[in-house]
Amino acid sequence: MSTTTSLSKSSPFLFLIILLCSWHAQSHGHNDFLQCLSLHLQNNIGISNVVYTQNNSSYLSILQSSIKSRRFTIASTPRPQVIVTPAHESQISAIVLCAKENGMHIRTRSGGHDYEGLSYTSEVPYIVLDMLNLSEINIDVEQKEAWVQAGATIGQLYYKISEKSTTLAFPAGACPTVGVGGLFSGGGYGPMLRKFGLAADNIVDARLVDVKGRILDRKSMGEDLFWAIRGGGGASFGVITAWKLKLVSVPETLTIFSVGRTLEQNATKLIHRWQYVAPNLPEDLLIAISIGPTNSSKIGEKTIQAIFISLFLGRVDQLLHLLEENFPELSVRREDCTEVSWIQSALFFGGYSIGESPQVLTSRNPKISSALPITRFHFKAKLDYVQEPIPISGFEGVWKLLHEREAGMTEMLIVPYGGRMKEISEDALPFPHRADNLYKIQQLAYWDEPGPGASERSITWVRRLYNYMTPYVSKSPRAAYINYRDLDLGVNNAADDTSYAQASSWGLKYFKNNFEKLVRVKTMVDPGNFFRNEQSIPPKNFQATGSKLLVLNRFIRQSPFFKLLNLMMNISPVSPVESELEDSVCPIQPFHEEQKNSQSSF
Ligand SMILES: Cc1cc2nc3c(=O)[nH]c(=O)nc-3n(C[C@H](O)[C@H](O)[C@H](O)COP(=O)(O)OP(=O)(O)OC[C@H]3O[C@@H](n4cnc5c(N)ncnc54)[C@H](O)[C@@H]3O)c2cc1C
Ligand SMILES: *[C@@H]1O[C@H](CO)[C@@H](O)[C@H](O)[C@H]1NC(C)=O
Ligand SMILES: *[C@@H]1O[C@H](CO)[C@@H](O)[C@H](O)[C@H]1NC(C)=O
Ligand SMILES: *[C@@H]1O[C@H](CO)[C@@H](O)[C@H](O)[C@H]1NC(C)=O
Ligand SMILES: *[C@@H]1O[C@H](CO)[C@@H](O)[C@H](O)[C@H]1NC(C)=O
Ligand SMILES: CC(=O)N[C@H]1CO[C@H](CO)[C@@H](O)[C@@H]1O
Repeated sequence: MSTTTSLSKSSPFLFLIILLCSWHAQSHGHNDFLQCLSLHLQNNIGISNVVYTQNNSSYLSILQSSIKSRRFTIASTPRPQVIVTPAHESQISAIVLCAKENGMHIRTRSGGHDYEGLSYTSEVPYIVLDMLNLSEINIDVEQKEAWVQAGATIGQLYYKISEKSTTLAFPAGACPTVGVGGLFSGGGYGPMLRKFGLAADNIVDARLVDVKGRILDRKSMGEDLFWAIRGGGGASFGVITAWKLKLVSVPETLTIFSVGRTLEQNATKLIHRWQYVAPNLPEDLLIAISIGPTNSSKIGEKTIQAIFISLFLGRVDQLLHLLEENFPELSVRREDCTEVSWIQSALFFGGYSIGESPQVLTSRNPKISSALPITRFHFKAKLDYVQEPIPISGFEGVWKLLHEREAGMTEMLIVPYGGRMKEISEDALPFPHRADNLYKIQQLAYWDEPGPGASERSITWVRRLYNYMTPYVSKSPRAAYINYRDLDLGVNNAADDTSYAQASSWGLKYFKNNFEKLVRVKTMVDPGNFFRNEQSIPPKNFQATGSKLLVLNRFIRQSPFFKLLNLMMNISPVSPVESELEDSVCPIQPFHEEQKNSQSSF
């Protein structure tokens, strides 16, 4: 409160300074950031190895190497002023504090798979904090636990586990290049979700650098923040540096199959029937479906094909028995099935042949390309949850729309829930999509040609499909999954004055009733909203006070001129009106102390 008062008294004076000094702050923000970094990293590893400005010859290759959505590889995609690739956790404290001090936004990037590119794009001056060099993985076979740093990919994690044990595993995503930093903080599901739940359900500890530059673990961050980062998206709360995982036990031998059925082969009836079967199968068995247009055997004609893709945590005999009992219509034969190790199943779901060396899973940019279309084409995705079976007529309308696309250029990915997902309560973690759902259905448009024409056509088309689905999917809210980020659902105001009500438009879809608690945690740990992006959780202070003075203060605080102001008045550039002014101002101290402890967990 006292700051508000002092600002209001001195405001005419402030505007004078703003007018005089605006050019200065604007052009030097990132240089000052670099100066601050070099000051605070000099006794460490030094900044020369970890900082890339646009002048560095490898700037572009570092930036682009982790852009995993081809939609954002085009020249008009915004670029950061600086990329920092810390080599040690302790350096992140300095990066956070120097960025805050100099009014630079941070976009934290682990694997770079964000569907809307938010980990490396921004409309305001920003730095990319790229975690790619923090990718250590330590497996403790005895304790069935692992520490994995945020920059590791799930493929690297899977491979490391498989090196140590053939019966330990971790239930995360399918595509091996996805980063654990983003995936786990948004939930993270994969082929074992019916047995073990989400990746986030199997996290037991974490390390995070907060807005004050402190390195926290589960104990020091507290249970509320630890709850928030397991499904609420990491980007709103700080920089996650590592996760501690509870590994799960799997049999030596698993079974996979993939069978395609076209409309002529009763696909519609099978999909319709699947809705009653798949969510209620024993939790060792997952049967997902990928549906899309395909070239028919009749030349020049197209049809729709449903590919039923399955993982069974057991042997083929038992699987065939279960299928005979539950889903005989699918007519899966023994020769459709393959017995594999868990790591081979990871190759299969990653779009590789199971004969491939598992080492291909460790590459961030694999030389052998995955067969998954999402890794090969530009894409735009929408997500829905289905709570009541869709009637045959509903699917027939979908086929009409799918027929408008070329073969291979769209996909509906259907993943059954039930099993473990049904047992976990909606508020156990921020991810709320549990018992109420039969399955989820991802709608994807792919395109290959660059340029705005193709992308506009495809995005418009997938939005039409999404509109068509309205009567068949979850309502109030029409639920969504933060890891399948969709900016169509709404975005924060650039002016950082998004109200709770406004953010609810996507917040309730992603988090349902957990949104409110996420806002509470955000308000507690980052009331100044330093960690923010187009869909981050807003803190509540704007709404709570709502005074004109606060609006004025916010305007000034965000302006590029505020840094000078800060120097003259000794106010932090990004801290909120009512809290922690003293914490935000350089010189930086806390991380030097924390540094000593920070290595112990690895
Ligand atoms: C090809 C492909 C396959 C996918 N497969 C699956 C799947 O099988 N299952 C599934 O659940 N999802 C899947 N996804 C979605 C995926 O979970 C999300 O895109 C996820 O956010 C990616 O994490 P990342 O680290 O690779 O992404 P990034 O783009 O690096 O980050 C995503 C978001 O998390 C934030 N973030 C990243 N690292 C940190 C950190 N260390 N601390 C704080 N915030 C951080 C970023 O700022 C950004 O907001 C897939 C996506 C793609 C493109
Ligand atoms: C980037 O360039 C600067 C000077 O322009 C240099 O000091 C730094 O070492 C370079 N960074 C890397 C990672 O090569
Ligand atoms: C980048 O190069 C330009 C000239 O090419 C120079 O003016 C600028 O100072 C350089 N920036 C850094 C951070 O080295
Ligand atoms: C489709 O279903 C009908 C009866 O429901 C059955 O007679 C026919 O053999 C099926 N076709 C295929 C290709 O399985
Ligand atoms: C399908 O057929 C069309 C021509 O009819 C061809 O251009 C296209 O490449 C084919 N697509 C696939 C995925 O085979
Ligand atoms: C300092 C450091 O370890 N840098 C490495 C970061 O990762 C890139 C890509 O793997 C390497 O090229 C750097 O050497």
